[in-house]
Amino acid sequence: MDAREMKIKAAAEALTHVEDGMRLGIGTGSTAEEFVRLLAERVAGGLKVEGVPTSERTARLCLELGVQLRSLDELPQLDLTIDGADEIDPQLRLIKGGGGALLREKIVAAASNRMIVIADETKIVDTLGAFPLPIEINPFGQVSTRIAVEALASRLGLSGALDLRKRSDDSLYMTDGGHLILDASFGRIPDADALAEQLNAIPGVVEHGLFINLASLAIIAGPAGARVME
Ligand code: ABF
Repeated sequence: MDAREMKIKAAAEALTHVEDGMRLGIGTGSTAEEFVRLLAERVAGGLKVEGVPTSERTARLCLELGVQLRSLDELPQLDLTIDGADEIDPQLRLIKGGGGALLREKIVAAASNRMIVIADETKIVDTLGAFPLPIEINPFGQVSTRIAVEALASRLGLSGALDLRKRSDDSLYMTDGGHLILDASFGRIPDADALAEQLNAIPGVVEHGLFINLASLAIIAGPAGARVME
């Protein structure tokens, strides 16, 4: 099974949790997009769901494929969110935001009764942090915010570069919400809970990619098929 087939396998398993009439949070990224494609086939076959997309990119794909969308304000409480991840640890804590959609992804996941993560087995780690942690920051006071993040990292014994995310043309990457992203290459985050809590206390930090106590289940696809972590 190649990488795309594994993503499709995980997405197909997740689809078995979707029921008629559900209000669905719909994730971002290549794995979530495989889910949207499979969901669209079921919708074409008569399944009725309403989706809240976690990014403009996902919204465009849903509209193109005929998946009915609502805003989160129209559907403020969701039954289920299905989304990808960049890293997953054994306690189902996640790093997300490599795709830049972490703020909407977290708001949508928090508004959902359940969140199912879909991924291939390369995303499983013992300790979070090999994937750079995305930290979404307000452009106002970005230098002060960076200094505050560096000071926090140092207090927690973390070190590594904080890179302001850029686009391929070297311009600054802006999120759907008009914010910047600092990618923090800590390497290893021994106390993800403490880091998550203390990042939230820095005023210029809009959100960060540590998703803790949000995922209910992960469907992990490998060459031999899909398995469930919960
Ligand atoms: C979103 O897409 C993000 O939170 C995560 O960064 C990324 C995973 O993408 P992919 O499925 O393409 O690996 O879920």
